Amino acid sequence: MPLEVYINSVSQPSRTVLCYLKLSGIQYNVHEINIFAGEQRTDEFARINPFKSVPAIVHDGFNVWESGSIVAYLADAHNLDNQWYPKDIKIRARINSYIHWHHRGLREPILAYLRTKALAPKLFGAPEPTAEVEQGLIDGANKCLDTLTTLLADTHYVAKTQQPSIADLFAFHEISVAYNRQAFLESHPVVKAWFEEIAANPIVAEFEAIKDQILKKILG
Ligand SMILES: N[C@@H](CCC(=O)N[C@@H](CS)C(=O)NCC(=O)O)C(=O)O
Repeated sequence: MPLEVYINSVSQPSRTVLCYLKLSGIQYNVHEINIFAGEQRTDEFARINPFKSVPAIVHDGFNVWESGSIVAYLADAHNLDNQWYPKDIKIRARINSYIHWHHRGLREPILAYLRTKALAPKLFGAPEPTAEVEQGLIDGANKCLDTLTTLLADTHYVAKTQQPSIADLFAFHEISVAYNRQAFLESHPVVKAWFEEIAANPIVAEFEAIKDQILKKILG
């Protein structure tokens, strides 16, 4: 069954979906959507994802959007039961709990700092944030990394699983683009050790390298 995958290589949820596909051995055709040129905002793309964002997939003519939903759909459609999103209902519940929290709990504060401090000034000529605004953004990022430290306390993985799961990849990809990432990791040693372990996965590293190359070109 043909699987068309619409992503952008610098998009964090796109990289989570790409990693899941590759780690699970699923064949797919990739379509790079230039979100900086607005390719996601066309009427044609809205028929694939009504929210006009990446990632999205079309599987045998059926379209699915939202990264968490895409992973769940792919696991069911391919009858997969691997460590990344296992069938065990209790492990899945823990992973789903993390993913539901993730979008606002981790992605939003980390992205807010990156957007305000780097993306908006460099790409759209927005003014640099004031020191007070920046401190608020730093506090928000620190708070979510404190929560992550608590989550990691039991098993060393964010969904309290015994092995890394898709939840770790969701979290990893957001932190990998954090503005001033090294400073945040130094002040959160438990997160740093976990981050380095996930980064060492060769498939994660492959997509990271592509993202780093593109971001270097965009942000200098
Ligand atoms: N909650 C969505 C987030 C999707 C999202 O925000 N994608 C970004 C890239 S990381 C995007 O397409 N942005 C372009 C736009 O919103 O115009 C998911 O997890 O799939």
